[in-house]
Amino acid sequence: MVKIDIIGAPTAFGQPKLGVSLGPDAVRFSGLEENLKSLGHDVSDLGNVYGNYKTVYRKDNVKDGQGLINFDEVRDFSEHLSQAVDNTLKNKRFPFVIGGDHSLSIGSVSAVSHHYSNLGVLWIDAHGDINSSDTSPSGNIHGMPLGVLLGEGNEALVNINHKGAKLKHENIVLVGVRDLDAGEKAYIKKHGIKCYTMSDVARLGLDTVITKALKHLQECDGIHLSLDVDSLDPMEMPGTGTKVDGGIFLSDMLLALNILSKTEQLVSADLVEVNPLLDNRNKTAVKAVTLAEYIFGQSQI
Ligand code: B3U
Ligand code: MN
Ligand code: MN
Repeated sequence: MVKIDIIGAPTAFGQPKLGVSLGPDAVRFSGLEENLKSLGHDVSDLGNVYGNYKTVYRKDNVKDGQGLINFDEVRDFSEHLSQAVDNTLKNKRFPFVIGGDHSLSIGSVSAVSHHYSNLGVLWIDAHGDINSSDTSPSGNIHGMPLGVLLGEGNEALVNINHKGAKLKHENIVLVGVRDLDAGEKAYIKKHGIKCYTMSDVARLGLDTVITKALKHLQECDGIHLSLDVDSLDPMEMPGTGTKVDGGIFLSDMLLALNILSKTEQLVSADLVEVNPLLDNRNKTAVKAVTLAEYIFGQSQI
């Protein structure tokens, strides 16, 4: 039995498409709390986190001097989310953060890293999200959370929750990647970051990839899962902002999550980038609930 706090993180400030701020409610309406309860967990939905701004999205998406879009809003939201995640961990509960765009992981992982000094991160995503204010081609902060957590780029973002880098390069594993920018490729190579691309997944199978990833993180005192729904194939998950063909199929993902759910090291998770306005009859949110069930131990028999 896991003591789970569901934390809605409806931020859309990290990218330009409207609708991702509705993700947490679409996932709730698809039965998240009830289904996790029926697996025997102690589940509490803490509702949504909001920052100091009146909205969780901007239609104009303004760049600051460093080229960062909606920087003040992302920084403010990240601080608020990190406080919520910190409280959950202080109460010895599992923070399960539902997004919202992937910039939310700046807040969530910053808080988790305060409790686990050798934190590992399993980042399942079509993208690397390892840009910084120096390398990003778009200025969208949802393409930068891993860069920020590694201490790169804008200092105010790096210092969210507590000062300095939150993760070690050797404690990160990327899985499902198939759309990297040139700067991201160079950074991954330079720092020897473990990265299983979609070609690796095709060659080895996702179950083997996850087993290898867990082996790589075996010395970590905790593992955070950051699961971007765009890691799945767009035929499975149409309701997300930056679709990339050639992704993971749901059946393979469920098997991988089943393996992951058996590790005692898993201490926190994010499920991000569900955008109901781009979806087909809420299919993506419904499948996101299935993903959540498997993270917390659901199996097919
Ligand atoms: N790497 C690109 C595109 C991107 C990153 N994350 C998503 N899209 N979802 C960027 O803007 O940094
Ligand atoms: Mn992402
Ligand atoms: Mn992505």
